[in-house]
Amino acid sequence: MVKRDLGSDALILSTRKLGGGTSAAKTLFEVSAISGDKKPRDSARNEAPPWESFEAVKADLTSIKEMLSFPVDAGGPIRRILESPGAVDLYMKLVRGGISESNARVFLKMGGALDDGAQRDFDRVYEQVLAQILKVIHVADPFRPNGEQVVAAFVGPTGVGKTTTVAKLVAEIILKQKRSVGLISIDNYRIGAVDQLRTYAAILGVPCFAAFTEADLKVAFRRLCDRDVILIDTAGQSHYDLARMDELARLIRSQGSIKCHLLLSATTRESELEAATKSFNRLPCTSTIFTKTDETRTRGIIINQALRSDLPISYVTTGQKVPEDIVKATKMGVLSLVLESVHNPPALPARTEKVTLFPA
Ligand SMILES: Nc1nc2c(ncn2[C@@H]2O[C@H](COP(=O)(O)OP(=O)(O)OP(=O)(O)O)[C@@H](O)[C@H]2O)c(=O)[nH]1
Ligand SMILES: [Mg+2]
Repeated sequence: MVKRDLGSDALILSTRKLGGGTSAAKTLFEVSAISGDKKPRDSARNEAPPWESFEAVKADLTSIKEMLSFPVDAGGPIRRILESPGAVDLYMKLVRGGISESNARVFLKMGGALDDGAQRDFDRVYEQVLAQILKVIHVADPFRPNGEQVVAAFVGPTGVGKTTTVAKLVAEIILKQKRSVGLISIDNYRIGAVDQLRTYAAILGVPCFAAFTEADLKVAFRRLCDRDVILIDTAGQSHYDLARMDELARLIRSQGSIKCHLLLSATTRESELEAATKSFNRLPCTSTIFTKTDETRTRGIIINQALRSDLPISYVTTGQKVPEDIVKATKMGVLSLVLESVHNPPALPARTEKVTLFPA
């Protein structure tokens, strides 16, 4: 019936049994649906005012909310957002770009998007909202020369790009900063892990040692004492394997000078990022590096993470190519990376569920 009335692309937003008779045929159902293409279907609607697009945006928002099991706070900010086409549009963009709904609401509120009259100058409001987002982005440069040897260990979940990032950084530190680098691998979990780092070390012409115990690590440090920077590649860790995490923490803490950098893939689900952040807190982490930002259009999670964790962002990696696909984090750089997804968010998944109006 929905398809007959609204066309074959119609989207069913909700179905609700209203009760009724005892037989299925007499039971009443309420079905909320919108036309899939949202094109006007009759001449009267063809003449609809520009407001029509606001209705379409509202419908999209409803669909996103439903997709995310969004709890509607009827009297709160959501109601204020829904009253303003500009606010709906911006809210929807932020959420689809990966910024969580609650964070998006706060940014809109702080940026004045919910104030009376905000709609009159929404370009200014948009800038104010961006300024609020910019405020929560903190960056750090762990390799700024300060006259002391820098020792950095790269930690994080499996496969996020630790070894590749170490190789990219070696090239950056040697070529751009003209400083000497030494490498240590403490990855004794994966066959070939040390060889992967050794291959990069050979190509880049830097010494590389494997160290699996505190004693090995001491020896490696002695041999690399003349290097400006020591980069340590570690084995990927499941953030749920706390025993292994503590083992790594002991090894790292055995050398007081090691500072950890937590690598997180921008493609990771929000809940897992949250869990990883908590677990990797056991290590002396001083910055976050976001990897695989090229593989996602929901980079707003970087902002959610910035609000969740005190760690500044030091680098962002943007692809598989060594050494070029890495950029030093700057506040504006991170913001524009996030805005790329805010303005080109992923397409909404096609809805495939079938609704049986009269179940047997
Ligand atoms: N698209 C994309 N791929 C990346 C990026 N960084 C690393 N990769 C790829 O991710 C894969 C895993 O990279 P590794 O450097 O081996 O990851 P790892 O964290 O060292 O993995 P483990 O040591 O097994 O935990 C490789 O195919 C890399 O090329 C990035 O920024 N973008
Ligand atoms: Mg590795």
